Amino acid sequence: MGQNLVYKILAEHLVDGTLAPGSEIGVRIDQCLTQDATGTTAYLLFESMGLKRIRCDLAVSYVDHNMAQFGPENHTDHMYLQSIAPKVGAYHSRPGNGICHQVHLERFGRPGATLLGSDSHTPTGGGLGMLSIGAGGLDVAVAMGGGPFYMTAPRVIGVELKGRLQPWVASKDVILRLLSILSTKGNVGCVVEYFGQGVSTLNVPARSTCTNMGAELGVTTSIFPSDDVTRQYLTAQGRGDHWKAVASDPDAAYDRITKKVHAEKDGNILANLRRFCVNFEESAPDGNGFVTVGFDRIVIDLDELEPMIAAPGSPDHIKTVGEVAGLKTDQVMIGSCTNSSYQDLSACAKVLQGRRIADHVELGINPGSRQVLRMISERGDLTDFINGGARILEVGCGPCIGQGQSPAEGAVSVRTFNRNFWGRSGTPNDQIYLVSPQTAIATAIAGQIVDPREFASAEGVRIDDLANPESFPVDDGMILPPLPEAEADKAEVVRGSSIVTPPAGTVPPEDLRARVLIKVGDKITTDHISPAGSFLKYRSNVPEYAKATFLLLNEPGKPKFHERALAAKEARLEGVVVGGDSYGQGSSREHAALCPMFLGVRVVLAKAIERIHKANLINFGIVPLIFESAKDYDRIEQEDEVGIEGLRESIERGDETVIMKIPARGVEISCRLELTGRQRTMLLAGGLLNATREGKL
Ligand code: MIC
Ligand code: SF4
Repeated sequence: MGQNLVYKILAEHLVDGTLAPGSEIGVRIDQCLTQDATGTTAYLLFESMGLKRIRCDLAVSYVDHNMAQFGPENHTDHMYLQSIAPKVGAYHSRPGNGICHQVHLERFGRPGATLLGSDSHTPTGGGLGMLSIGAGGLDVAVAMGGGPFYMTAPRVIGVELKGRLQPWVASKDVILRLLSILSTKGNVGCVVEYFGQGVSTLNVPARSTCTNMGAELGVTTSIFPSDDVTRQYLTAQGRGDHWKAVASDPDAAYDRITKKVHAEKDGNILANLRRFCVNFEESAPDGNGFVTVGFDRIVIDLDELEPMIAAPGSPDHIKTVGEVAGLKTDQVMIGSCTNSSYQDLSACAKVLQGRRIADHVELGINPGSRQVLRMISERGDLTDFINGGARILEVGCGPCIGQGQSPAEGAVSVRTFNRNFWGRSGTPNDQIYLVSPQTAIATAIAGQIVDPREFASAEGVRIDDLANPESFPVDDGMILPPLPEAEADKAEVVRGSSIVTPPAGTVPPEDLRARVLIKVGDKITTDHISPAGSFLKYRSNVPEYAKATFLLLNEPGKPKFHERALAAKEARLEGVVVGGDSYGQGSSREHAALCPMFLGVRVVLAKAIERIHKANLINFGIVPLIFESAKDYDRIEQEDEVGIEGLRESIERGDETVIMKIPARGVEISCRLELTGRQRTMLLAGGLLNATREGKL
């Protein structure tokens, strides 16, 4: 049986462990990327580890998130990054040059290589055939220093694409369809590999839209093969010499995937699993209503795909656009690392040509890179946007991360982005729908959600001219190269007063004595734990940023999370966070571990914890625990005082369970300690930073 592409790349990069699904492996990282919202911490940690020069092939520091610059903090961070990155041997992409993932695709990504980025959408690079993984800043700092990245050898989900997309249906609809099958839950430890005849019909930006938003599935990454389409893209970027063909063997095997879904609550998901999976099997529901499903691969027929939409609250609230058509829309935002390529924007401009957006709609255009902005400017698309009534926003993440354009309360906002977690836009209870660029622009003109196919036939619109550019304008003038070592020694690091060295973790207590500081439900994202938007400017100042922890979940008139945490500290109690399913999904921000750690949280006990967040918790000395029985979730409450006898010894001894006691009510809860040996070493040292400094790993 042949090898799939994921395992081929992993085999070439394996430095530790055995390559078998589920086992821990150490992988050599060729390229690293950071962005400013996570990068300042990553570089501060790189410095804290005493590292002087990067040792991977290439590292790039991007500035794209914190661009609003209200107050001096953001500019202070930018100046720090611009001084430290070239000094340690990294490239530095200056503000205005573009969103890290878009620019990395254009200028640096290489088929067959490994990329580790301190941003959860790093898998965008999978569109080039690169194994691209998102991680916390500390893991990226270690990889920049030449250390391997430790991960679980994945199960590979094969997704076969057949046919060709029909006009007005886009690759965004492919990933939205996949979210309707796999959902955001239960895919931890998997990688998606696309294959099949339909792959060659998608250009590189279209493939990258799928791998980018694959992050929302909760998989480690997603990847396409590198073929002639990839060669054409890299050649057009003046990087034909970076191309190489990478693909799975013709008789490659994908893993048989099994997962649990709730027969009633996840009824739509179950129906789609039945419809799109090959060799599908399902068990009878267990006592809690869950069925176990199994399948060999997923098949998506591009010919039959319709425009799809994610309804508010979660990227897996999927419907067809037809199902919500007619909903009055107040705002449309086009951009983000999912859909801000030249091909995406020019398709929208061509639809807008000679038309104007509806009077009650505001339309924002957020180009993904300076290259894209230059192309839409040189080729006339920008004029179409301006004439059509669009607001041209700065190149960068912008509204995707709540940096402006927050919609009015109750307003319907239709966006081409990848996330619509409640409140992420900066508006509590926002109504954010996620769609393709084609659906977005048709909606902006129609003033209501509309299936772009119907819009096109009613308006007589055609998009004929969407061939891939033969060449992209290349100008790397806004990317500062690494300083040669001789000059680097003398280069000064600019460190403004708002930059505070991140705190390190502490060793776990012999016996835990703690208070439950908060109990939250399912699908709590890192945006709920450490909000972005206007708080992004505190990323390099943990004591200040920590005050916003769980901000969206604070109840009016009651003490805030950080106040409750301080009260527990005063009572000499550590903190416990109790979570439901998929706790910590979403972004890679390690602040969602760093800030709780700073506030005294020692344990997160949940029904399931997402991959990057779990790694971040351990990196900062917080013990992740999983309810042995999900029913026990109902037996523990906020404010409960809890204890675990011999916690440290259990971690040391390799115990797989510990008992959490709630003495006041005589309750005992069995909790799983799902840790590898390396993770135990880290926890015992008080986190990765201490373990590295003390040479324990
Ligand atoms: C996001 O999309 O949530 C972010 C902002 O890009 C994050 C990184 C961060 O929080 O800085 C991500 O996806 O990792
Ligand atoms: Fe930026 Fe949004 Fe992409 Fe995150 S998802 S990197 S905030 S554009």
